[in-house]
Amino acid sequence: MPEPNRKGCLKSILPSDSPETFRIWRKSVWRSGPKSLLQWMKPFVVAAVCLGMLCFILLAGIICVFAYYPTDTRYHNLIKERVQLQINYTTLIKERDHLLCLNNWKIFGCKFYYISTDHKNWIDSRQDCQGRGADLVIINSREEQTFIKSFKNKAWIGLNNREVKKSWKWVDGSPLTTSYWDSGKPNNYGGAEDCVEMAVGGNWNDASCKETRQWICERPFN
Ligand SMILES: [Ca+2]
Ligand SMILES: [Ca+2]
Repeated sequence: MPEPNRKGCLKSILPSDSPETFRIWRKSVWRSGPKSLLQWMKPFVVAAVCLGMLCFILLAGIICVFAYYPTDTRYHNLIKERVQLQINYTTLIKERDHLLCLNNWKIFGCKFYYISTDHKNWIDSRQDCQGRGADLVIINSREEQTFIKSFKNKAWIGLNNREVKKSWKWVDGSPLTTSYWDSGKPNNYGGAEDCVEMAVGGNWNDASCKETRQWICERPFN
C-alpha cells in the first residue's frame, strides 16, 4: 500500500478506487500518526490558503470599484460644469461686446474706448467722457496709437497745452513723452492751437480747442 506523499493527491496515491482499498489506506494513515496526517493534508492547506488569498484580492477589487466609481462620476460632472461655464462665459462676452458696440464702445487691451458720433469742442468733449466714467483718451503706446487710428475720423484726444504753452500734458497731468505728430505739427496755427486732435491719417495735429470734433474716451474695465 503506497504511503501518502508530499505531492499527494488522493487519486495519485490510491492504487484503485475500491472501498476496501480506501479503508485499508485510511487505517494506514491513522496508524502512522499525526505527522503523516499533516503531510497528507499539506496540499489541501496550501490550496485553501491560495483560495483565501484569491477571495481577498477579489474582495479588494470590488471595494476599489465601488470606492472610485462615485469619484469618477464627480469628475465627469465637474468636466460637464466646466464646459457649461465656458459656454456661458463665451455667450456673456458676445452679449457684452454686442451691447458695447451698440453704444459705440470698443475694447482694446484692458480698456474701453468710446468714439462719439456727435461733434463738440475739446472742453465739452472731455466733460462728455467724464459723464461716462471715462476721460479723453491718453495714448500710452504705439499699439494704442495704432488702435486709435482705426477710428479714421478727426477726433479729440486727451492732450493739450492750455495751461502752459509748449508744455503738452495729458488729461491725467502726465507730461508728453512719446508723440505721433503729423508732419510739420504742432504748428500752433493762428497762435491759438492748444488742444490735440487725431487727424484723418491717424497722426496728431494741434488745433483750436474751440473747434468742434468727434472725440475718443477711454476708461478702465471697473
Ligand atoms: Ca491709454
Ligand atoms: Ca495745427
